[in-house]
Amino acid sequence: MSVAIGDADNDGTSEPVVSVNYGFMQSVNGIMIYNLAYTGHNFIASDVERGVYGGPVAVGNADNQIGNEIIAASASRSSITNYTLKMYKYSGSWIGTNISTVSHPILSTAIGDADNDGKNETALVTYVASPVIPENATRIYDYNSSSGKWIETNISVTTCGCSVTSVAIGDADNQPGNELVTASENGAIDIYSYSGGWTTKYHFFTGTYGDLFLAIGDADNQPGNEMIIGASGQLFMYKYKSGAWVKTTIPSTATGIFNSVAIGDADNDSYNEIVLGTSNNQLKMYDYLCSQWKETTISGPDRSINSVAIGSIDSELGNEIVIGLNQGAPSLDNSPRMYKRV
Ligand SMILES: [Ca+2]
Ligand SMILES: [Ca+2]
Ligand SMILES: [Ca+2]
Ligand SMILES: [Ca+2]
Repeated sequence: MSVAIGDADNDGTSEPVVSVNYGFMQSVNGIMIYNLAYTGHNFIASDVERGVYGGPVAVGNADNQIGNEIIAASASRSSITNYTLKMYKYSGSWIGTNISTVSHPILSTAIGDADNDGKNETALVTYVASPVIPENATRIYDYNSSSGKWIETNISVTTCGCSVTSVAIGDADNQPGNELVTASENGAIDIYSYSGGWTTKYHFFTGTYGDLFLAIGDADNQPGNEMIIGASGQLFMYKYKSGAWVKTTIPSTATGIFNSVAIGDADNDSYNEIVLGTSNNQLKMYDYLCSQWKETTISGPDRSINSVAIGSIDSELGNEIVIGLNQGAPSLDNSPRMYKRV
């Protein structure tokens, strides 16, 4: 289950948007993408699109027209060799339009002004079977409002036979402008910037293999942004200082695959934290205090955590943490879980 928070339906409050994948063996409902709205003390699930296998979701102004949209990757139940990236716009009902169809599962998506033209783009990264012929794994889409078409640009070709597992857009290096950052299974971090064309600004290896999960933001409440990377049993931070990337390991007692990382003010003390979800059912928070990282255990749900988001989703002040869980049997409560510091 993938989770994003934003005002997806443009009603003035933010909601969690969730994509659900019950798996191929389940006949019940296949996959759904939900929009949950907070009314009173209940979250009401409503369908954005039912009957598809849901992948990563994002919320933002994807097309640079009025209002926000949902971007979601999915596969159809009839043809699981076609993976689509769609935009869903709400106007009384959800209208989905196709952005792109690719031949491999989409592992991560992000919305942001990657090329610094004042308008947003949507990026995706895909699974690559190994071994493989070199293929485009990182792509970006720009909506052209006059033609009504999405312009696709291929940013990177993988030659390692490994997947690019995570993508983020933001000011990673605290130098002018945003960058597009990807993390790959072979431990590579690639940072791309646009100046008339896409070029690799930085390329380095974390020294860790496997799925990497990436977030950009002010994680330590010291000047500037950082990149936070979750891996197998490891959490680390990269900060660009004096022309070099400095790696810091954030001490963690968590185990398993660090499936998701988010940066934000999770506990509403006006400072940011890192929130981590793991494959071993752990939800932890990391706070940089007095030059040390402090770990707090928030919860231990009954299943693997697949996705974490921080934002304000109820009518009360302050942020909440929303997590998406690995799907259990349809008889289990598969709804996302919300945590609020009280
Ligand atoms: Ca742009
Ligand atoms: Ca920058
Ligand atoms: Ca910082
Ligand atoms: Ca905080």
